[in-house]
Amino acid sequence: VEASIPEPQREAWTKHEFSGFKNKDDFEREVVRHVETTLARSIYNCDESAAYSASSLAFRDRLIKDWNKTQQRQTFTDSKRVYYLSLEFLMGRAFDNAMLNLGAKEVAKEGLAELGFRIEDIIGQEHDAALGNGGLGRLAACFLDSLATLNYPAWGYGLRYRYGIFKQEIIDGYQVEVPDYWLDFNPWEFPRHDVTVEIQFYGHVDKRQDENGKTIAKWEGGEMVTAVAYDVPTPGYDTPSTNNLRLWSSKAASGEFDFQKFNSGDYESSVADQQRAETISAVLYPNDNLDRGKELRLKQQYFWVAASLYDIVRRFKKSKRKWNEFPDQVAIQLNDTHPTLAIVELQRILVDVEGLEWDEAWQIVTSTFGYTNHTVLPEALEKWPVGLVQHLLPRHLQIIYDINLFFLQSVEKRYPNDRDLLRRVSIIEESQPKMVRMAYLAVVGSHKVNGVAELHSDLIQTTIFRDFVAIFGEDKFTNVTNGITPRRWLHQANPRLSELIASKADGYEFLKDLTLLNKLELFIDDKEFRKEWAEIKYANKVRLARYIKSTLGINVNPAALFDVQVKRIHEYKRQQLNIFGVIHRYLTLKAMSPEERKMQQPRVSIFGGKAAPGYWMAKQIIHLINNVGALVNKDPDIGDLLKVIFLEDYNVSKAEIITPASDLSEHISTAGTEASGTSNMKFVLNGGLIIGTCDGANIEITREIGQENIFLFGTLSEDVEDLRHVHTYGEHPIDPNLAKVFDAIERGMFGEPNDFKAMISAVRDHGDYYLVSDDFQSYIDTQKMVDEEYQNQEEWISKCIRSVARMGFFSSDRCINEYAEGIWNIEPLAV
Ligand code: Z16
Repeated sequence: VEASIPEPQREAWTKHEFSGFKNKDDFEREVVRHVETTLARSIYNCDESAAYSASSLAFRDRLIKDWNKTQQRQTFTDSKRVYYLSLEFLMGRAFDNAMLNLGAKEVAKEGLAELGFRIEDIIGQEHDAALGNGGLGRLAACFLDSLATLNYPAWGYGLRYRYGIFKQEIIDGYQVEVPDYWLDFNPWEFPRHDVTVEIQFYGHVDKRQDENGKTIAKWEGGEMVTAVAYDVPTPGYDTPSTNNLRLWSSKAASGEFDFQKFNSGDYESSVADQQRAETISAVLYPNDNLDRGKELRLKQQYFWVAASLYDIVRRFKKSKRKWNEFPDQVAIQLNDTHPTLAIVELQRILVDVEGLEWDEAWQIVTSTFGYTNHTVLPEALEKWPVGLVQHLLPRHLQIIYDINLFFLQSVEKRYPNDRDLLRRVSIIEESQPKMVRMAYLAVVGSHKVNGVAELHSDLIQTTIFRDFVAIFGEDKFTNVTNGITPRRWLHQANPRLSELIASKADGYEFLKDLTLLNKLELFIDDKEFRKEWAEIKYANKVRLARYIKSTLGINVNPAALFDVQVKRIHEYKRQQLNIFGVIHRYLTLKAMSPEERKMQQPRVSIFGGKAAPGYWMAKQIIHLINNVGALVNKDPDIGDLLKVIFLEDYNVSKAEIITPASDLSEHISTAGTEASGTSNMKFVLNGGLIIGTCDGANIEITREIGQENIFLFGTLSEDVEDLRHVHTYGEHPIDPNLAKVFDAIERGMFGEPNDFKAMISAVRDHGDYYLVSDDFQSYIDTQKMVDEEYQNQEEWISKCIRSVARMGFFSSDRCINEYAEGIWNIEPLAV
């Protein structure tokens, strides 16, 4: 049905077009209107929460206007779009970001002040949108910011989880998980109850011959669930371009079936159907870098992928183009293997529904998809039991088998009689039970495969995808080093530093072209500039110290060296190396005379991060950190020389407080295990130095800022394998300083020694897979160098400024431009 307004009536529409607020008065009027109408409140009951809601709605109204214009322009010009499929979008708060990206924060600040509120309090009302675990989800959020800022036609597709990543509480030193119900009031989404897709599960496949003898497969029966779209407008910085993040929510399909049940008195089972459907988008799986293979997770993946593809195909069909033009209009990026079923689903739509020949369809499919790999850790590589896929998605399993058959036939042709090669590259692992290897399926079904930092991209080409490089050629494999958005991670998180930089770099252009930071090099020796720089760092540390006092009741000295490690807790990230180092420091300080102690550099060791709920070792690490803090923080011999802090519930909005306050941050994963890391970039951009291993993006940070500006230590990735071999088959005495640390733990210095048995025996008895003992001495030596260098504040500050000046490369804008040109083949479209 034609839904657009006829020409003669359009004048009335344009005459009354809403254009949002333009100044402080307009803004105030909009806020009051929303308080009094949308929220049905008044001056007598407008608290900070209501003021937040109304202000956000005022901004949302403006965003949706820009959103509409952006979408209309994209449709009108029929531009190629990229669709970023990600099971995680770790967005954090939207209000501050919207104000800054729209250039209206000053207006809002003054307006809110006149209405009786402080803008910081209002910003603090917002609940984080925490639909992600860590790096992968936050990367997706940074990408959305850059895509809009650079005016690329792009949509994100994800799931609208009712519960995001759990909230972490620390009780008696242990992590306790609390559900994160965040949708109570969310002004940033538009429910689109008219945009729905019916999604099928289970059932069976019927194969028939048509009149020409061609086999037609029909997937029939099973269970239907409805996907409902919720749109989140994502604004670019200093541009009207506003892209869409479409999140799918599941609800029961409103078929006759349910009504019958309901009316026939089978009320309970009708309600059960509804709950089963709603369960699909109920909760984010809380694992970072781990595949747990749960059926509900596979259901989530298919539900989201099928709804998104239906939407994308529906949009393409409106253009009335021929199918072979699909890849000219559509690029789809797979954020890890989570959306790999999209490859199979598109093939199914083209062959089973649209009636294309297999080869023509496959050509379209492989030209459309790109796949980003984010890990080489074997426990993180997704595999699904063939039986489970068969049960849940019977037609998809057949298609996977056909994809694999044709692929293996082509390999066999080029490498005759190499049975072992066929076994190695088969999408089906011939194990008990048989498994579908999702990463292989993603490689075979995409035209480009990329890693997320140079070392990582080299590693995937020489390890997990080695055979595929031989088969498909090197050009299919590429690197796009990760980046971060300087809007959130500098301008928003550290407004004073951003302002100081702007005063030396001819304004705020650097926020759109981060390489302009290099203008700072001219001011490294400028006394006044350095003084202001140091003052800002100190103020950020005071702010964090206040936060620590208010949440934990602990006093930390802002003049001490703030040493920060905040990220998901994982053995490969080696928070255990850090806490063992802290214990070593404590033992060393205890052994000193009071005079000697006075010479030492005071430190605050700050930790934060969530452990996956079922990850016992990670929980043990959290427990040890807290117990060490409990002893050290009240030891009168130690005082300000060492404090150990575990910050509860690390998330995006807390990162915005923590990151600007660090002097030193730790990125100390075993070489070859951290694909990239992105918080390393955030810390350096905020004027902190790094202690780190030669891993992930640390290597490229070193290349950019210079090796004299980073504290590197530890085993190199090319030596890791040999060392592990020695651990397993040879002699490997434990590092003597680490042995003393273990001794202190086992004597009960930090509480019940049994509580930390697993951590110690992983190193001492089970092969020390993460090389904690091997790297211990070089870690503490390097920490000693840090102490010494920190004493020379002038030199330290120079290093910080010089590093910031050279961080331009790590903007997610650079990264998105590389994807756009090298993988998606899309162009900016200014509104
Ligand atoms: C994740 O956050 C990452 C990889 C992965 O396979 C799964 C999840 Cl949930 C991280 C990497 O560990 C990190 O090194 C990288 O910087 C980040 O993805 C973004 O690429």
